[in-house]
Amino acid sequence: MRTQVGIIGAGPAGLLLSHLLHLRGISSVVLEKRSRDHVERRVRAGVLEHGTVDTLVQAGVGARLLREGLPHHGIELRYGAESHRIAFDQLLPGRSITVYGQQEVVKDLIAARLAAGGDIRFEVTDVALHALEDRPYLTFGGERLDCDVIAGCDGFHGVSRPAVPDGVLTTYERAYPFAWLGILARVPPSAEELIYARTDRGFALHSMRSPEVSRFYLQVPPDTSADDWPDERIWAELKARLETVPGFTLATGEIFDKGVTPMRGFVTEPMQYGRLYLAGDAAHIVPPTGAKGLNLAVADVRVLAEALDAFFATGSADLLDGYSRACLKRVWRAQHFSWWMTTLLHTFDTDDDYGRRLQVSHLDYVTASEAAATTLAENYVGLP
Ligand code: FAS
Ligand code: PHB
Repeated sequence: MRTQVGIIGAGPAGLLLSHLLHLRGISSVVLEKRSRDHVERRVRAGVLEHGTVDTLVQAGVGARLLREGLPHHGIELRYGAESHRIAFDQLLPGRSITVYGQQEVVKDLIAARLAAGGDIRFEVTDVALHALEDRPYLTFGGERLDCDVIAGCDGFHGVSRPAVPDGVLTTYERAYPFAWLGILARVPPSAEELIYARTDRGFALHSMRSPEVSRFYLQVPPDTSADDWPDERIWAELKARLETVPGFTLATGEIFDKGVTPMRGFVTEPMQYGRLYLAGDAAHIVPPTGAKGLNLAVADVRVLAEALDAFFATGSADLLDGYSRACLKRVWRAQHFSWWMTTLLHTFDTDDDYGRRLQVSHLDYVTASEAAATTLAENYVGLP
């Protein structure tokens, strides 16, 4: 088989890239190791930056997102016995976020690709990359796919990054001393907007997926298993961390999804080698506190699709050669913002009283100063 771009991974990065290439008349084949059902049901991110929504709508895959997505114009920071709104609509008129589950984005992209006759191979086995320096090809399940370019969109645990010869890539990593326990519950959100709560017991996040479904996260020890957390314990801890201000009561209900996400920062430089280009989690990971992971994947793919368009249209590899440089500035900005939000809101060494006072002072400043709040807002809704 032959195609112009061999794409490994049918997550947001791989699917959006395949769609953007299709819009430009560039052929691709997507190879995905999991089933379609698994990929479409996998619960992950939930917040789309302004720019991500624009990209999906302009690419013609944003109709359901505009219908069902929840536009949000602010978030709450909750600490001590206070809750403070960071008002995007006042600080950055016209810029907002949209709450829409990553699995919904994936469903919309798969539907669009298949409706356009796109070639997505689910449940493929043993994907391997070959001849990255000149005439690359992929093998999988006894088959061979010759391509001009390979896009590694196979996430943090994929095979693309490891296919690059030793000594070529430099990786930067930061592990955090905690993880997030995430749940989905069939219960209406207890507030209109997201609540990021800092408490001495640990961080908690109140989010949502729809008027009927809430999404929560709890900071837990790094080696936590979801089995350690029966529903009663989850609700008790969420109440302890969120019901800290007068008049707020957390609605509880049936928990139907539970999972633990490790917290790490990770960047690979460069994000390319020969004819292989890495995009999304295959190249970088951020702690989810800043809601950047999915949005960074979309940003990488925007750059890569433009570069591939120029390459196939004119033969010029200039944009492809500059792909990493064009992406890494935004990647590191998102790394820093995610680190900043994580250190601002999570409980580290419990007997570090000095550190705790620094955190509260920092929160006091961010919630009192328009300049500081604007810094948070412009990074959160997404920089141009
Ligand atoms: P993905 O990991 O989504 O997709 C990679 C795809 O490649 C997968 O479908 C995988 O099955 C496939 N693949 C892997 N190896 C393969 C192989 N050898 N052959 C073929 N296919 C292969 N971000 C947020 O902003 N907020 C959150 O709350 C949040 N929560 C998260 C929770 C979890 C458990 C995880 C793992 C991530 C979370 N993220 C969150 C980050 C997440 O949203 C990613 O940033 C986003 O999925 C990135 O998309 P992709 O780069 O497409 O990678
Ligand atoms: C989510 O709703 O999944 C979500 C929201 C905000 C974050 C992380 C995850 O920072």
